[in-house]
Amino acid sequence: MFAPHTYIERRKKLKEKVGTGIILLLGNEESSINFKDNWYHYRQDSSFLYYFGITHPGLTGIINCDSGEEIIFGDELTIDHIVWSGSQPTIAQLASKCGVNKTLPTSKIASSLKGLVHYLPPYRTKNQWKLSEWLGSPMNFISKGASIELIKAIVSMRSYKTAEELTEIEKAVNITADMHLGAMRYAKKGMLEAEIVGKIQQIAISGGGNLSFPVILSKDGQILHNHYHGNVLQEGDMILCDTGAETTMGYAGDMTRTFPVGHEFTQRQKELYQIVLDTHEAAIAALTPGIQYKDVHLLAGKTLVNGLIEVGLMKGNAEEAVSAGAHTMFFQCGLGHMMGLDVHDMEDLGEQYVGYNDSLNKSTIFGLKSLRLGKKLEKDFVITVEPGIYIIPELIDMWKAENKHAEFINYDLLETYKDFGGIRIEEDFVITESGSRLLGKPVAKTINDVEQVRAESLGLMHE
Ligand SMILES: [Mn+2]
Repeated sequence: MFAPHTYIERRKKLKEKVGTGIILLLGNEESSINFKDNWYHYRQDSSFLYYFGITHPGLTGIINCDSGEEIIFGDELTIDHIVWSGSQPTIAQLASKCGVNKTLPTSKIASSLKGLVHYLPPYRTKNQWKLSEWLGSPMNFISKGASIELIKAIVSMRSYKTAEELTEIEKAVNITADMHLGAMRYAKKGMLEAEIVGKIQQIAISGGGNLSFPVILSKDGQILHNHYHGNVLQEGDMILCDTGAETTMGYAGDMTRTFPVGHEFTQRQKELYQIVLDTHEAAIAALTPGIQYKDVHLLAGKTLVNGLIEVGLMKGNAEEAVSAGAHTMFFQCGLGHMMGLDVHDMEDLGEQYVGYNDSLNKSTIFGLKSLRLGKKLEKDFVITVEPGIYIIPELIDMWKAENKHAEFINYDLLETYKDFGGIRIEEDFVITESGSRLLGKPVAKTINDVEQVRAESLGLMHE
């Protein structure tokens, strides 16, 4: 946890921004898996963490913009809890750590919510149910009643990372880097993908925190969020690994590397890997305050198409291909997203409010609709840059049958790539006054460096 004044200052600023009414921030509770006392990995709500910093389950905070009063609601543990879980600080002791000096039992919440109440859209049914009870509104009205003023105020604060936050994020990214190097050194042919996932999780937990999201690791890297880990790795396969750590305070890292199961990429893999790497570097070079991230995404698309034209998978003019959307045969998702207390920062508040604004709406067309961040970059934003090439056989079949973008896509050659898989390279950056800075220590990324790590781990000399 940061020092109390960080949280006091954040709440003061939030009160000023929202202006009037009561701000209600719900913490999370334990959540059962298959019977009541067998719980999922517990995670506190990120906005609650941002304004109160307390990771304990079962707490609720209110901030009264008019009277200035701040209260944390929660129930003290009984001896029955203590027998099983050990003693815990009192609610008042927890509250004092973030500079709140009034606490009340949970039963007092409903009567404390008089007049205008600002709350965030709940992403857990339990919190939706609580809001419904406390506010006397039907369940199906709760999401619609979320406060746009509160969402906008929180986005306008959490988007700009302070020095102490950057230190935490960098800690998370450094553990993330270790997870990637660990995976890259550990993988061998004949292994189950799950064995590498286990190695990654071990490094994340040894770092003191946990994963910032379930590990994406597969030889079928074309499946964007692949959580199936049952394949046996063969020579000639590539492994796409997208994983990140979060610190005990909840700050996230998020990186992707793609590497060969053998000690070298095949010729085809090398060619497409280099295109993704060139695209990654072109996007990074464009990062600067004031540029629309949507334009960086489109620039990445153009770089990607130019590379694909060179290997013969695409044809025509790159600019026209991207305007037409032909590049989404290979790059179906967005270039990146905000990162902070959530790996997709503040996504629960709504992508339109986080990645876009009143003058830029999120697109609904294939490809761009998956771009989570489109608006102008600003100093102190933390973002990911993660271009990729994904060869999706079902998409090839569908578009080919429609003759879609046939002026830009060489379907005859593409047919021979159907078992190729996918490549993604992802790193995390903070936007600075004049450009950007890579967060965390560098991890092998060029073809040579990746092959070097693989060759060393397989006990081979590398020329
Ligand atoms: Mn990411």
